[in-house]
Amino acid sequence: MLTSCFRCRGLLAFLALALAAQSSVQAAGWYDDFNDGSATDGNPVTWQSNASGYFPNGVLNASTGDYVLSSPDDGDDNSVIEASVDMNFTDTYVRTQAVVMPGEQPEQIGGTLGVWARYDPATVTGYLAILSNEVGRVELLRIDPGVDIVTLDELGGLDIDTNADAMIELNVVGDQLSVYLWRPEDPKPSEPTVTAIDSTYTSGRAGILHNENNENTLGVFRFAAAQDTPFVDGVAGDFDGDNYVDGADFLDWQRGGSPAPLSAADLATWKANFGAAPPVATAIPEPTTLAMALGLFGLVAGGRRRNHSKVA
Ligand SMILES: [Ca+2]
Ligand SMILES: [Ca+2]
Ligand SMILES: [Ca+2]
Ligand SMILES: [Ca+2]
Repeated sequence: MLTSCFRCRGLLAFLALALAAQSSVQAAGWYDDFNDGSATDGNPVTWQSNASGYFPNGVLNASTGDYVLSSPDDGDDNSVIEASVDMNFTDTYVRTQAVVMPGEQPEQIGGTLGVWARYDPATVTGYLAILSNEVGRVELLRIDPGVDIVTLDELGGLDIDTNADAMIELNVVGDQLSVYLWRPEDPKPSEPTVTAIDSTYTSGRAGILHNENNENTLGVFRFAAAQDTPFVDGVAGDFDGDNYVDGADFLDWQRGGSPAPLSAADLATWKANFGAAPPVATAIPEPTTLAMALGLFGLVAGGRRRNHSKVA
């Protein structure tokens, strides 16, 4: 299952690149579901934890197929662990699905999940959208030099928090900032939860963040994506809402997570759309990824030739 999934990804990445090469305007971006167990292998991107050197060194581990950000038992029960990808965006659409898992002790609960946009590790500046489990609070922050935190907008009392999987999306388009929050089983809301207008920072990285409330809580990121064009939703068979139809959606179907739980119709929809991705060119592969895409394309083509010769 995973092997064929990655072949499809490679083929799609190759086709996306070929299409993008013909276009004068190239969409740029990346998507990482961490399902290959590594976040530092350059496939599809290489994550850098604490590129600024400002935050404490956390433990970042993708071996479970999710990117788990945690702090060692360091005596600081409010540690911030973060990671970003070294690709700069001007207009930025960044999205993650994540949850905070408790530590081993009863009091080790709670914490904040966040996404960065226009983040500059050299100056530790940029925009940050964070969701916490404290009365379901979302904050849209600007981080200024000296890690001076400016609240651009905030809202509490939400019926969504970090105690269950949440979708968090921060869009920074020109000087318009908006944050969308929703549960993965629900559609993306039509209106943002908080918004602001700000033009202090014009470009930078996208990334993710976990701020523990108590020692040893875990920020578990299922996937993260960033691009310079809007996300396109509503891909048929994409039950987990990450815009790709892959093995993770089959697992969702098995768990009853599709619109008509465990139905043959939903399974057929998944099969028919397997390998589908958003219609924009979502990923410009880095050189290593491109090489892999070409290699995988060769594998797929080779497999097809073998199949053909069998038929003949
Ligand atoms: Ca990887
Ligand atoms: Ca800590
Ligand atoms: Ca994952
Ligand atoms: Ca999906």
